[in-house]
Amino acid sequence: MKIAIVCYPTFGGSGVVATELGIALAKRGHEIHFVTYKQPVRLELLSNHIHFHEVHVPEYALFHYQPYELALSSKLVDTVKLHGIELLHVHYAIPHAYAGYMAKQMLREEGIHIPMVTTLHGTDITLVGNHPFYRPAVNFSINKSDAVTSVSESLKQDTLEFFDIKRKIQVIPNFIDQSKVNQNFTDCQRTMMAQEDERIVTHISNFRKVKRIEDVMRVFYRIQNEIAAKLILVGEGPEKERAEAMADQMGIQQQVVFLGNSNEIDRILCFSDLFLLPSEKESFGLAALEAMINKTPVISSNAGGIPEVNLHGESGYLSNVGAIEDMAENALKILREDKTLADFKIRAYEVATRFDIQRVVPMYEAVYEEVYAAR
Ligand code: GMT
Repeated sequence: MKIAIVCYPTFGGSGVVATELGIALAKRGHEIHFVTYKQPVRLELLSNHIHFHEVHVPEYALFHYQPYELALSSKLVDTVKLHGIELLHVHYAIPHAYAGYMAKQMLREEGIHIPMVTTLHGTDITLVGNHPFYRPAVNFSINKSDAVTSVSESLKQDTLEFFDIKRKIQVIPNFIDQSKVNQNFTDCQRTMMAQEDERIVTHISNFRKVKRIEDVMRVFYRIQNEIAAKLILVGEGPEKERAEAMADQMGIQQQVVFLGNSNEIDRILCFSDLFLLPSEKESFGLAALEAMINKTPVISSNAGGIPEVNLHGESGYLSNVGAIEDMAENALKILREDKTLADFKIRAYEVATRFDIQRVVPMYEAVYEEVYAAR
């Protein structure tokens, strides 16, 4: 099929999932057109099966806010007409589902009937979408989608609770490309990061409040009180400075490495011994899955969809949000003995393989076929 994918092109999980999905679909013979304001970060290669169309929003002094939705829906209309697109797949409800619906209606006026699939990713429902400022528009555009998918059962339940949904919501979990992780490189450079006797603890996120970076720092502080350890923090965001200040106050600057945003997280996860994800909310926790496929067990909160990914006692441990002592104790349980750590590493990997892309992409294809046939 010829599919237009709308997503955020940044390091966030929803953009990563949309990009990896597009790449996988292209490999399976579909023609994929990414429509967004910047080339997605994980989209390195364009080909005759993968195209990128930039949404440009001209600045005009009269506008206090530049109308991105308008530019996006116009771009979608043009792209559909020019390339004979057969289906829109929008990732993240705000404002993509709304803009997608507008494009669909404009095309309908010209006799072009194009179905729209909306994938809900998390904060579009749990944090932002149900704010009274957005709620009616989000509710409307979800109900006007031809199919709605959610990345976890937990997010599906939240959506049904917060909104008045008339559509069936199908859970299609996020996924991982196992073959890519195994093939990419063989030189895992652990020695560049830590001494041989040190355990490496990692956290990757956008450093927003919802990630509870302070908990990351506190859990690590307790870990390094007991065993030799390094903390590697990957990502950029508003809470990063706070983490830097805490490392200073705790006197552990030498053990904390800030790496900023990275396109090569496999290179970091390959030598990690433990991944921390103490989030307040998380619809899925793609970063945890990426850690697990790299044989890194996970200490996480039990918020949202995380328990659907990180299995307690198997791929790591779960604790209540904010239960720092419990998280630290569980972390030490995994890290103290080489044998225990090795067992958890194998099990984390095994759990992650259940989310292999080869199992998940056909679920999206089935949705596409269904809505296309019903258009
Ligand atoms: O976690 C974020 O703040 C980024 C956000 C996004 O939209 O990119 O991530 C959400 O979507 C990811 C991919 O489906 C999920 O793995 C994350 O759990 C989810 N984040 C939250 O629900 C907070």
